[in-house]
Amino acid sequence: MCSMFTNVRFWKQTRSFRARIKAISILNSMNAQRLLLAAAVLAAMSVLSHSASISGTILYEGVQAGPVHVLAAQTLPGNKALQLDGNAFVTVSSLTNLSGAELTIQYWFKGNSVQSAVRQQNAGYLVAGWNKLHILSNDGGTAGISAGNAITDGNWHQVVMSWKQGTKGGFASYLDGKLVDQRDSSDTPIPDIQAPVYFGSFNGAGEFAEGLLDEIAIWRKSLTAEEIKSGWNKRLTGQEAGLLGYWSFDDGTPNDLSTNAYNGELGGNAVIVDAGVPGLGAGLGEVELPQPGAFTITGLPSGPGYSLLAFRDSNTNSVADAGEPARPGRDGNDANIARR
Ligand SMILES: [Ca+2]
Ligand SMILES: [Ca+2]
Repeated sequence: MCSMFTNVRFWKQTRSFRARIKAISILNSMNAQRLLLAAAVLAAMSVLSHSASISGTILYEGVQAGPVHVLAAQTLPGNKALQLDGNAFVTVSSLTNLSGAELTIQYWFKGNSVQSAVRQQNAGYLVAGWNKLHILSNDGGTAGISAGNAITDGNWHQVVMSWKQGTKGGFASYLDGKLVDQRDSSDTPIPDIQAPVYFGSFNGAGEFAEGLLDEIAIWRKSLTAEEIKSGWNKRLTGQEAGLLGYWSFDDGTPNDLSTNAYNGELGGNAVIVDAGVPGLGAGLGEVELPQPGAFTITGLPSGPGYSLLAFRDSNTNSVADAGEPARPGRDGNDANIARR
């Protein structure tokens, strides 16, 4: 039985330099008696000329313990992403050699099957996002490291696999800027696999991903934890040092926006669609409360399009996991939130 917050409604009015969000809880009469997590958010967003804050209160009536995380994310218009229906992929025919002592692969994903998110395979292989793992044929094979349990919860997540040869903690995985798995890396470099890179498929033939992929970047270097923590929700320009390729799909194509021009080609039922990604290139803030109660998230860029997420971090790993009470729920359906 999933714990859940009660229904929350948001109203928003914007008046030049002043905006206001109010939210109130509405107890669902059917669930009121066994409600485990109740959110009563009375939030006021005061917008100054450059920054804003959102505050409110989280209430909880359940049995699970642990800190409460509250996240505010802004969704900006105009973003496009790659849509994969289970029989779709992108082929990057010109990018066949990722070999070397360092590699980072990152992307945003929303969906429930992350098979072959970014994959290259021939005699050797590397897959960033395979059965919720990152796997490298030169380092542990299919044992891999975790890509994060929440990766397939139906919400947007930023995913990073970072690898550096023969290094303590050199094989690392991040979800939404936070380290989720790490171990010492092998002393065998990434091989020259001599096969195209695919997004969403094993060589265009199987093990398809299902969901939305966006903001894919491949680096010929190992991004550090600090770089990932500070930059995970920023947009790239394509000009960054060490960048091998960058596919944002925002121009409606699978073209590489880096100087290398490793342009992709849509395959199967792949299409590029409009997709709002909370936090991508936009305002984002988080607070951790030792227990339910009042919160304030400060330092947010002013503007419209903010939504709130709260979860009780029962296992204290700072990420939302299955079974942890959350509001809104994790099926991607936020129909309980009405905005106007
Ligand atoms: Ca995009
Ligand atoms: Ca957790």
